[in-house]
Amino acid sequence: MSDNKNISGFANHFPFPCCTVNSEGKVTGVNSKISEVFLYDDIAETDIFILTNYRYKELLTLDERETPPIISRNDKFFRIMAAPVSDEPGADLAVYFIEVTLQETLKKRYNDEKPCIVIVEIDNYEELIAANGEERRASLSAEINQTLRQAFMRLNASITKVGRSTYVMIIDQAACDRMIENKFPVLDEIRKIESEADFPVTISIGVGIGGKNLAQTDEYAGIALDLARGRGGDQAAVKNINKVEYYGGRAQSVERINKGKSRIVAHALHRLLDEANKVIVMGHANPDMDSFGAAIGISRFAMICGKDVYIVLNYYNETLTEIYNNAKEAECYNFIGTEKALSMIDDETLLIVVDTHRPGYVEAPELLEKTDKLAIIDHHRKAEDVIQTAKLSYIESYASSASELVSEMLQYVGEKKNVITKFEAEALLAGITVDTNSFAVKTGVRTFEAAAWLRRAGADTATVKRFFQMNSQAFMLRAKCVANAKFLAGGHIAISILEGQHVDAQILDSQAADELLDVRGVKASFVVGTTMAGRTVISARSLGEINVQVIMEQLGGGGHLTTAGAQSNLPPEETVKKIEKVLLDRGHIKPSDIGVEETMEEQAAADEEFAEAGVVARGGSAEQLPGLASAQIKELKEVHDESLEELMKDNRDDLIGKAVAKVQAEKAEIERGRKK
Ligand SMILES: [Mn+2]
Repeated sequence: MSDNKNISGFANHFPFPCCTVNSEGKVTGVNSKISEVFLYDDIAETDIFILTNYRYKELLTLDERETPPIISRNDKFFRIMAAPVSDEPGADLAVYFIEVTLQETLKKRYNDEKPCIVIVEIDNYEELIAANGEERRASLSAEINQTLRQAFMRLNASITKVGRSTYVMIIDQAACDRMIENKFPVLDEIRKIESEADFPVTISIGVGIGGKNLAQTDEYAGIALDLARGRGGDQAAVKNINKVEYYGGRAQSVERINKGKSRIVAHALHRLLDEANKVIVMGHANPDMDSFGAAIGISRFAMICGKDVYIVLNYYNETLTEIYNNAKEAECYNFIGTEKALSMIDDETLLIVVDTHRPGYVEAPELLEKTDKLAIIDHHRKAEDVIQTAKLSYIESYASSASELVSEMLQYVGEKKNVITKFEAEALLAGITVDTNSFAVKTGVRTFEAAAWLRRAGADTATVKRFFQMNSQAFMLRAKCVANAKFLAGGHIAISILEGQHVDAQILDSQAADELLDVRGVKASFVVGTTMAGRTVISARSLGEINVQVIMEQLGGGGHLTTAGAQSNLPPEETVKKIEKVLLDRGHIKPSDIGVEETMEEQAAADEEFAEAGVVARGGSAEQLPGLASAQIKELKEVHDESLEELMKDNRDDLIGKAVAKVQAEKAEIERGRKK
């Protein structure tokens, strides 16, 4: 302290640390208590910004800040206050450090110890148990129970098992934050449990945090669980007052064994129809084959119940031309515009929404407010903005398509054998075909059963194929888009841009994305196009390993694990960059894939991660071998050792010399990987 210029006068004897700072931000004087804040002997002449992270100018306006300026030094917390020593412009500032350690510690402790409620539900418990033999059943539920308990005991949770497949846990905020930060490792632990079922063991987790009281926190947890389940399970949803966030979600939704629900829904819809004076059906705006087919199917359902039905359709794109003309020729469907629908709807009208459940997505959102007789039939994972007023809502994310659900329901209505016409069967089959990418994705046993029923009802697959024919110009554009695709992450991810603007950009995008999945090795594809209105539209497709829903959600869109989309105002090239950024953040691609240099830190972190997994270090000739078991590493090392000795024996020429050097380098690499 000897060299410190002490503040003159009474300030030197203030009972709290204090210093003066000139307009250049340099410390000009300190009082004797300053060593409580700063350990260094001499802070005179030091820049106040370096000491506190606040500049002279910022110190002048500290009062205007929303949160008080608090710094942590010396294991203590200080609130900074500042005031000029005189009224002259550019006068020195006196900076005071008021200790608030106790207050801050209590605040942190209060926050850390706030209770959070976590509800865990085993997905498809009935199906899971039924799929396992007598012997495995008991041990399986015990194993799940133990895994769950251990995972949550590590977080010091209070654990209560409710019913056969549900757990309610209470944990404190700090533990909850840790779990969120680690992205719910319990999801993976559970998925590792082996069972005899042909689907993985998974759980859904709903987390409620920060409610006004425990009741509200509990309510948040319930909502979060519903969302996690509704999105297909195998994931966690975290809800606080402001938002819901999702983690995980890798497994495909599991199909329910029985069609009981379709039967129940068919009966419920029948009852609603009986009460209605007429029926209006609508799908999503810019309808696709599934939306159209489901609307046609549900119209038949209403007709069987003896009702007048109208289908709202303002615009249809190129791809629906053929199927629409066929529908027109049949002369039994009433297509009307929004205006007409508005003029005829009243509170006795039943409004049926198919292939979407989000109010903003329907063909005519205005209609939603006109009646409270409302039914929804959809297969998309539940979004937060569900149409709230529905009397009947059949949202099943396991189903391939709305057309599949409608096909099932049609089997439970009416007496006659042939309840639907050939064209209706074809329209529904076309809907299933488009949403399953010709029975390649999201296709369950029930999808084939629905298709078989439709075939029996007269659906001609050649006619369905004809519905999908397109004009040559669009075909060429799509082919070009596919040809221009670039492949990232060793060919696992394909990205392409559809050239120019096109009326059916969205459709062409999705078709091109579907086609890119035909390329060997491709796990996910993204195609970006531009509509006539100049809007950028993205289609994302996946074979299931990569969750494109969460990727599209990051871009403000949504969809399914395997089929998702988004829109944006950015130009296509920028949009591609944004997609790449999300892929990078989620670890699907490496910086080098998109020509971004990895920082030293990131590389070190990545290396550490690999080493932790018991894997050879990166770089050099050693390949990245994620998931390599330590036994395998040992074996690899032994092979190397042997070949090294052998090579040493007859080290005759340069060629062998080089080979030896290579093997040695590899060996060293392995050693290094093991030591880490
Ligand atoms: Mn659909």
